[in-house]
Amino acid sequence: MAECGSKKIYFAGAIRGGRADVLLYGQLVGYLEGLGRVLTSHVADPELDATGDEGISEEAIYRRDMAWLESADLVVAEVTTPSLGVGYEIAAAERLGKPVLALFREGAGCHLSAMIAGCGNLVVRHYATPAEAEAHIAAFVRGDFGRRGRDHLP
Ligand code: 6IA
Repeated sequence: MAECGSKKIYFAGAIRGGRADVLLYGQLVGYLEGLGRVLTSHVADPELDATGDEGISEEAIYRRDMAWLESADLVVAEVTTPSLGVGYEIAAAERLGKPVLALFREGAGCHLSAMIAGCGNLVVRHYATPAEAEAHIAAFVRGDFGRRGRDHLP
């Protein structure tokens, strides 16, 4: 894996799943940019909405995102707003053997899918505040985690 600072980070967050958390994504991407190179900062762009047109086809978006995912050292997914695309990216990253951190915010009235919560190859962390999310990210980027990193199960 690349040295800290040169790590390529794939950030995943809901787009068509819903943009309610886009400002939070921006905060997390800003934090990640201090730790490595974020390949997918557009996910946090408030101008990118669920219907907007990026000017490239969906096939091109898919191919580009999968290429970025293959090249990434780490994947950080904000999973509070349920998203088919984020779930797909997490599963693809798992198959590629990438370290994946899934961040779930408590108190938003959402329920994390058992397919994420129950997957032992992911590091799933619950948080209440952006500062807590950043602390989880810092530990994850340091490599300070077990593959069975779940903190929310008894
Ligand atoms: O199913 P979702 O749209 O919520 O999936 C979101 C995830 O899929 C994100 O983590 C992105 O990495 C990826 N993704 C989905 N749509 C795009 C996109 N343009 N550009 C880049 N990554 C994407 C969508 C434009 C569209 C709304 C016209």
